Amino acid sequence: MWWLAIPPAVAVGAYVVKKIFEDEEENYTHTTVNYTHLESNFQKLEKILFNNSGIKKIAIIGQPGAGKSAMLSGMTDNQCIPRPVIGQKTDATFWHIRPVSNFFNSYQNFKFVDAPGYDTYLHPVGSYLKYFPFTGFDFILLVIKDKIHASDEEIFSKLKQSFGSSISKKIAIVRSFSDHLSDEDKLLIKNDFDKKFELADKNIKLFFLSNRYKYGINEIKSEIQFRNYNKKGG
Ligand SMILES: Nc1nc2c(ncn2[C@@H]2O[C@H](COP(=O)(O)OP(=O)(O)OP(=O)(O)O)[C@@H](O)[C@H]2O)c(=O)[nH]1
Ligand SMILES: [Mg+2]
Repeated sequence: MWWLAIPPAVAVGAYVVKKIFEDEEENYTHTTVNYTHLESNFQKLEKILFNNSGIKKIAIIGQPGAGKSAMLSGMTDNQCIPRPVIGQKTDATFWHIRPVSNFFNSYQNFKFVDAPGYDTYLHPVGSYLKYFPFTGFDFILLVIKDKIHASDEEIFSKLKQSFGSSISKKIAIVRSFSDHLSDEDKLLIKNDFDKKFELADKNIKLFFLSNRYKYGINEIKSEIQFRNYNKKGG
């Protein structure tokens, strides 16, 4: 009965303090986030991007198999280091397995990030929306293979939200697998892309690309090489 000797005010105070600590502990437990390896890698990449000014940082994003790595290879005359791996299933890459030691493919004064395709079991689009460091890049190429999927639209919404009115200076859209498109096909695709990505309204560039026939690769290369990266918001 030791507590009978403690004045009531002190006992109540001690209880209140104990309760606050317990509540905080409980809150802490509830708010602790367990990041996947993919999400931790995105956060690691973010830190590296923000600590590296003076180099042009370009992200290539899109669904698996959209032709991102093939485009990177074409844009850099297959001279970037390391060389991108083409034709390998995204989930065979290891961003979701362990910490990535090098995120970049370097070429001249560029650092490219050839991101693993989104919207797979191991690379869920939700992780990209929450943690991919979109704003850490000078420019983003969003590569779409054929049809626009819901996840492409979700990513686009995120880009709009991230860049606001500067979006035209920050992103371009690439329609890959444009191997045998007629002018009429291109017009139909352009109209569809315009509806989904507000190309005209937001002044966003669309490139038609065939990695197989190297069609359109020079235009994308020029866009990357000659754009004014110092422009405000650009
Ligand atoms: N015909 C044709 N094939 C292409 C084109 N682009 C890519 N491919 C082929 O499509 C496959 C996938 O290309 P990748 O460049 O590896 O695709 P990716 O977007 O990097 O895929 P992930 O890394 O898995 O996300 C490869 O076999 C390429 O040769 C294209 O424009 N036309
Ligand atoms: Mg790839």
